Amino acid sequence: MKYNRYQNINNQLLTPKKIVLSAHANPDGDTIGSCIALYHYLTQFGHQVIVISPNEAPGFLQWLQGYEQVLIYDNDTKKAESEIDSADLIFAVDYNAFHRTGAGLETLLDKASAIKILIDHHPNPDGLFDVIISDTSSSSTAEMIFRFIEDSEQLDKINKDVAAGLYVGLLTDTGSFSFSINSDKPYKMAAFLYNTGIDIQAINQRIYSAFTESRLRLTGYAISEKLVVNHILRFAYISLSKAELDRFNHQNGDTESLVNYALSLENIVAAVLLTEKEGTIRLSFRSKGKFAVNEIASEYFEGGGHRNAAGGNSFVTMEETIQKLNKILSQYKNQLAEVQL
Ligand SMILES: [Mn+2]
Repeated sequence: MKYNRYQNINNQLLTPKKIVLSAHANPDGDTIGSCIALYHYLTQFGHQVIVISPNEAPGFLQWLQGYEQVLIYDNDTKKAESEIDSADLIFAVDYNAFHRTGAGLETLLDKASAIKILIDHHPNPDGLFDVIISDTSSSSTAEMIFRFIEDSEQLDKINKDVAAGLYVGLLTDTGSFSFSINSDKPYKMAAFLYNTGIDIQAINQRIYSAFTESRLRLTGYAISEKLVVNHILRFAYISLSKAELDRFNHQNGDTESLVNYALSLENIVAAVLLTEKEGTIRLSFRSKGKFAVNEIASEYFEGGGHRNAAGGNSFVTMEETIQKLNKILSQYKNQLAEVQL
């Protein structure tokens, strides 16, 4: 097993292969954009490629060229099973372990006989993969795929369809180039993608100016009525019950950027969004500076992620989860106070 060696991917691609590219559950711009970019790249070499996503991507991603061919596991489990069973190669794109794809898909991916390749920027990749390309310093998986193509000396294969997928991944995982940037690479990559002729302005509008009315009203309600701010602890959270989400006809992705509003408060270091889904409370953590929310997510909420953006789950009630969260954050009082903004 080798780390950070893109050549290990190319070694698997010397002859035409049957390839499954798999996205994580509740897909975001990076996992879908990266899968679609890889799809349009790999098909140029005669590989037979299919993208499998556990469930539908939010509407603001569905315009991507190639999304119509993505196999949604929830809609067609039989086809997903046969594609995975017959694959030569399976890529895990933008996630670090098969359980991130949800229970049904996880089982299929686990037992598949294909060579398994991970390309991801989340910490702690599962050791079961045959090839692991893991880079936690990378802004996005899209950036890693760009590096892979660049290292393979195939930049001329980045047509507009590849470029659009990579740009969407880069744009959404960096919050429009405002975080997770550790080098000049994301900007150089963006410049390269721009020069392929993709319509940057149109893509930005499709991603950020495509709220449904109910999503915008849910956003307003959450900020106006449900935001709780602890100025002393420098911590803020928003909680939304299933009934509240139902009231605003909640769709996948509708709460996507909500936690960032809580974090956008001056002097606030950590923010959490809590949403209730089928008896589980999903927690989405964000932080500023050196305060590491992935530690809290993994230690107390069976989750993980990046230092400044992480997720987890709680299996008690919303009320109990909020109590637990407040208690944990009080224990981090000093670390929260120390962060310089
Ligand atoms: Mn990502």
